[in-house]
Amino acid sequence: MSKVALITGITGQDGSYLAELLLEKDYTVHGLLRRASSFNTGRIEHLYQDPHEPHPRLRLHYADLADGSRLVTLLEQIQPKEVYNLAAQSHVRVSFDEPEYTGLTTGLGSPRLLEAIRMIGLECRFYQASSSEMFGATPPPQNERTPFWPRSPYGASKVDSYWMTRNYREAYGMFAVNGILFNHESPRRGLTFVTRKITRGVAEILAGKRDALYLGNLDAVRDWGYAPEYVAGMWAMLQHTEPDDYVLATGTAHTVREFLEFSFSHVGLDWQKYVRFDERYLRAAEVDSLIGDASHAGAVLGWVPKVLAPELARMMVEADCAAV
Ligand code: NDP
Ligand code: GDR
Repeated sequence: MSKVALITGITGQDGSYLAELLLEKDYTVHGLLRRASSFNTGRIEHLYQDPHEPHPRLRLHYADLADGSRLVTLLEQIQPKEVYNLAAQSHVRVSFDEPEYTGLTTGLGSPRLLEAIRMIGLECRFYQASSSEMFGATPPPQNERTPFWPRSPYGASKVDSYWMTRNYREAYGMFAVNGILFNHESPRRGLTFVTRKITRGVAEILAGKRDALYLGNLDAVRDWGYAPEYVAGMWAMLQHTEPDDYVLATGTAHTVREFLEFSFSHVGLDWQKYVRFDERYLRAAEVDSLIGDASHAGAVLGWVPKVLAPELARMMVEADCAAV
């Protein structure tokens, strides 16, 4: 009998890599799919299995984190042993425009799931996609003991989910863990996050499809890692004997300006000739510097990241050049 997992956010960057990993490990993987007027399954198309086949190991179900009763029904029907809660309105800048919706999904999605698990008495392990954005204005290096100081509705909502997850662990003895992940990227990263916006911009400039790239704050410092390595860390957290919270990060730091340099120079272009400032990409409050200390995950889970920002930029530029 293969293990059964449920992934919320399976159509996102991390969800698609995690689904791949779990299928390789012989799991049956269930994922939540949001109903949309156009297809939103591009990142998992290569994993798709016809539901008419005898025993498909990837199954998708229409649901939304805002719909608690649907979550109860699905959990009861699927009976997963592992639940990965990756779904969220995950864009920090957008969360300033849509604070209430961000709270409803990014903030309240996890208590809805946790309460559904408790209500039906499901024995399962639960992963919450917590974020380095919770540290916000607290200076680096940040680890599991660093106080939170969120600087956006997104960050504040993730703090809510973090504490809910810990509370269900402490109050009800649930195997519920927070992975506090620093920025992680890949060729599947959403096109409006800064790394992918840059690498897609490089490819389009090189192909003569555009002549400028508009960005906001270039001074922000981020600790960028490679998404497939981070989803392997999520899985490792749920395999450990004890539930705990873990930071995943590379411990290396670069500015957005440096990421521009890595990306443009890879194809022999000077970024300063193409990048323009647009204040619409500034945030009402910025997170200046996030640099993680993942020594706890290293010591307990043996998790060590290999891909660092310069290589990540090259990999993403090459993928975007091939796609464009
Ligand atoms: P993405 O934005 O790529 O994916 C988000 C996923 O959530 C998509 O599948 C999206 O569906 C789904 N979703 C959004 N709203 C809802 C909803 N109301 N109901 C059901 N599903 C919904 O994010 P990532 O893959 O990059 O990140 C995964 C998780 O990890 C997120 O929670 C994010 O906040 C968190 N995180 C990410 C980090 C990173 O650097 N990538 C770092 C730290 C935390 P659809 O495809 O239909 O839009
Ligand atoms: P972040 O990622 O906010 O760290 O959240 P993002 O790539 O959006 O921004 C990183 C930094 O780049 C600056 N920036 C711009 N950002 C965007 N998106 N677009 C621009 O044009 C631009 N110009 C400069 C930003 O101001 C910021 O400082 C990501 C998300 O994946 C979250 O879900 C996750 O929790 C955190 O990473 C860890």
